[in-house]
Order: sequence, then C-alpha cells, then structure tokens
Amino acid sequence: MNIQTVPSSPFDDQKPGTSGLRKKVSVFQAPHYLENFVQSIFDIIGAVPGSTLVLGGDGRYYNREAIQVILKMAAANGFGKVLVGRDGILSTPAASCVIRKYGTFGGIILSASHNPGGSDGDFGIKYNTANGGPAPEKITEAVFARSRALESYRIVEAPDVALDRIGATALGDMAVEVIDPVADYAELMESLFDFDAIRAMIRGGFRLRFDAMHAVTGPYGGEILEKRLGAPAGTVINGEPLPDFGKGHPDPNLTYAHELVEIMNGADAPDFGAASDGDGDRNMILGRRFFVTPSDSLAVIAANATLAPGYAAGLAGVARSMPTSAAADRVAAKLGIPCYETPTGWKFFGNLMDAEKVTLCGEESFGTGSSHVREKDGLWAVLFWLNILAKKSLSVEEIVYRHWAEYGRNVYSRHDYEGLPSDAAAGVMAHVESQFPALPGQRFGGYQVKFCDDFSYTDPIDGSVSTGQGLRIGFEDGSRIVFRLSGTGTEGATLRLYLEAFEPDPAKHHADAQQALAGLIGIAHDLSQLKPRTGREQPTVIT
Ligand code: VG1
Ligand code: CO
Repeated sequence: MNIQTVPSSPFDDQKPGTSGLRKKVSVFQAPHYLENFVQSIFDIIGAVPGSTLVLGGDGRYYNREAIQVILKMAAANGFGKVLVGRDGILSTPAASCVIRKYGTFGGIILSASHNPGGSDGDFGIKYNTANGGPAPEKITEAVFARSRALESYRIVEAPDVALDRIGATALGDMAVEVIDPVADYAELMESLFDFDAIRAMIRGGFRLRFDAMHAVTGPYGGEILEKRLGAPAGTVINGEPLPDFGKGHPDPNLTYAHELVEIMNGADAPDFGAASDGDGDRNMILGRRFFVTPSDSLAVIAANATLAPGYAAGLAGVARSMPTSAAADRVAAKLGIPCYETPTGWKFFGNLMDAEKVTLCGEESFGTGSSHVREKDGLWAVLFWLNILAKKSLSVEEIVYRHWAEYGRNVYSRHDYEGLPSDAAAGVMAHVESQFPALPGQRFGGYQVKFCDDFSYTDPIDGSVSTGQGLRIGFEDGSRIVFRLSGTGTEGATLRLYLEAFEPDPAKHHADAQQALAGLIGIAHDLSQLKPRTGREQPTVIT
C-alpha cells in the first residue's frame, strides 16, 4: 500500500457549527481543505487500527469526489473497513442507523443539510461517534484545534473505488464494502411502526404526498411509502436525487417546499403531505390546508406515542431544544415523565438518549426523532404520523385541534433574517443583551417580563457546559421571545427570532399564528431595533 504523507498548512476557519463544518463548495475544493479537516478528525478520534467507519452523504455536488478522498485517507490512517452507501449515498438518519446496527467506530456524513447545493452551493462534513450521533462539542472543539496546527495528511495513492455495486473491494489493506443505503433503514422503520395498519389505511383510499425535494430521501420514500406501504406511484414527488437539488432549496418549510404546499392547499388536496430536507433528517407535516408546526408535531407524537408498536411501552422522557415551544413540556407533565431543554443542535440529545433518560427529541427547526437512532429523522416522523392517523381515523387537523383543546395551544413562529452583515447581526444581539439588567418586572402591553438570560446548559450526564446559546426573554404568562444567531449558514449571519405565546382558550385556537403573535413581534422589534440596525423590513423566511 502506497501511503503518501502530503505536506499541508493549517486553515484557521475549520470550526464546526451547529451541525458539522459547512462552507461553499469552492472552499472545500481548495487544495488540501477537505483533506486537512478529515485528517484532523482522524487525529482526534483515536480509532484503533482495523476499526470500521461508515461513510455516505446526501448526494450533493462534490459528494462523489469527497467520498473517494476520504476512502483513500481512511485506508492510509489504518481503518480496516469502510461501509459506504451505494454511489456514496446515505441519509443522515440512515448513516446513524448503520453505525449502530454494525457497531462501527463511527461515521463521516457529507452534507450541508437544507443549504442549497450545486457547484456554487454549500458542502459540509461531520463526524458521528459510535452511538450513531453527532460528535459532542468536546470532540468538535478538539478537531478545530487540531486543524489549526495540522502540517500534513496521509492518503494512499490508488485508483478510485467503484461505488455503483453492492459488495466488497480492497483499497490497499482496507476493505470497502458498498451497502444498500435504504435496506437497513427500511427494516428499522418496519420494526417500529404498524405497517399493516398504514397499508390498510392507504388501501382504504387515504391519499398522501411526500416531497423529497430532489434530495436524498427520494429512494427512501420510494422504497418505504410506495413499495412497502403500497402507496401509488407518484406519491413521492421530486424523488430523483440531484447534485443541485434541481436548483431548489431543500428545506422543508412553507417557503421552500412550495410545490407541496400548493398541492395541499389545492382543490383536490390529499389527506396528508410531508417533505424532507437535503440529508433526510428534517420533516414538515401538512394536513389538507393545514400546517403542523414542528413543536406541535413533537407534542402530538409524544401524546400518541404508544399507538406505534415500537413505543408501546411508553416514553422514558422527552427533550426539546431551547427555542422549541413548550407544547411537549405539557404532554410530558401529563404523562408524568421528564422533559429536558437543551441548546440547539442534535448533538445535545445524544447523552440523554444514551443514558435512557429520553425516548423522543425535537427541535422547532423541523427536526423530530427518537432513540431508534441518534439523529433527527424525517421519514421516521412521517411514518409516526401515518401510524397515528391510521389508528385514530381522524384528519391531521382534527388531531391537532383536539390536542390543543386538551393541552392548550403554544402559538409559535420563527422569523429568520438571512444573509445579514455579521456586525449588524452581532449589534442586534448586543443591544438586546445590554437591556437585560433593567428588563425583569417591566411591562409591555399585556406582557410582563419574568426573566431574561443568555441560555447556557449543563449536560446532566457528563457535566459539560455550553454557554451563549441564545437570548431569552420570558414573560409571566409563559410567552417567550428568543434571539439567536444561526450556526449553519455560510454567508454573513442569520438571525433567528423565535416567538411563543400560550393560548389556553379553545375558542381562540383557530387564530392565525402571526396575528396571535403580533403583540410579541412588536415587543421584539422595539427591544432589538432589528429593522433600523439591519435595514430589513421583513424576515427572509417565516415558519
Ligand atoms: C439549524 C437549526 C437547528 C438544527 C441545525 C441542523 O441550526 O436551527 O435546530 O439542529 O440547523 O439541522 P442553526 O444554528 O442554523 O439555527 V440540519 O437538518 O442542517 O442537520
Ligand atoms: Co438536515
């Protein structure tokens, strides 16, 4: 085996964000950029020689090239075997599933998730540990530190490995095993949900649409929804994965999944609509002319979890990211189980799931999942909803209204201001925080400030502390305003404004969220001076 040690020099910007390292494709294409980061990962994780690694990505532009580089570097760094998805494809939850099922040392996932793809789009890479979950901060920080000192990397000189057929080949002393990217995942889904009940519902005339947004879930949706569950061909739309996602923005929300939204708002709308993102870990759930917020979706799943065979024994607990609404907290309280509040990003749920403190986790950013893997899981959420619908024989809308009638409604919205100049965004945050000492007790219309802080989290399992996780302003009635800067963007800064108001009165549950939140939105703008400071009159995206 011809191992080359290639001299390189460190980059200073390889700091992983909320979910791995994300940069423009052109940045990753710069000489040694990808190699340096991969070598930094290998140097930090300390895999014993002969270990097995999982490798795959969401199929975006540069996926194929990067897979070949990483295979050759894995061989040069002493790995014994790499399990790689056919054509280099693995959705994020499928990669997590494969790491766990085969007990591998860890895995590398190539994805910038919902960020646009193509040659002028984004690329990303992250490392997942043996539990199948995103590496915790102590690893990502060590990788970053290593990348700032790295002076060479190791790679074997060898021709590219063919990845289009299932089976094993050799790359130097290492085995490359090409696996079906869908099979293990589909089998896991079948073990969790009542496929017979869902099949019967579909046979009985229930109609659904799943928008794969030309991203990774097309083949997964095709196999599970159309083949195994018998939904008619055409149920999965935009099902062909494309390196540029068909020039779309594979982010399943009301703005970017507009084709599905139009179908679900149309005259002959199906009963159920769903979409997933670039790497298959997000989901959006729609009824006929009805949008389920991700926070409500988590709460509904928690309240109805025992209807799914895989969750029949009940939930150990639930966890949600800080900006996610407290709808799940209300369900947890009623069930008598704990509810944890973590910083944004799936990596903070891993310890809680490993310690069996929680079964379900969710984020307001269209992420829902459970301890079946250690990532959020888009199709899993879709199947959970289908399982609930099949058992309850109610529409999506009816399920949500009945849920609100029982628990009250946590009216919720997120306003994103994308691509802001970084200093303007930082200025808004600093301005908000500067008012914190004087805010508690102050009244704004009907709202009185109860507390405000910069959210920090102490992991209850390993005691690690994460600070600077978002500015919270909490009101006496449970309403909240949160300001947070995104950690996944690659251009300027994205400021997220999260708004939540609790409405116990069922007579008011039909209100439009933006109208119901208008008072809070006004307070948020008065406090932050967001418009004059950024020059933006409107958010880029409202969810
Ligand atoms: C966003 C979401 C966060 C999510 C992360 C990764 O992060 O807010 O909840 O975990 O994306 O999701 P940020 O820092 O931009 O707010 V994905 O689907 O990109 O893996
Ligand atoms: Co994603």
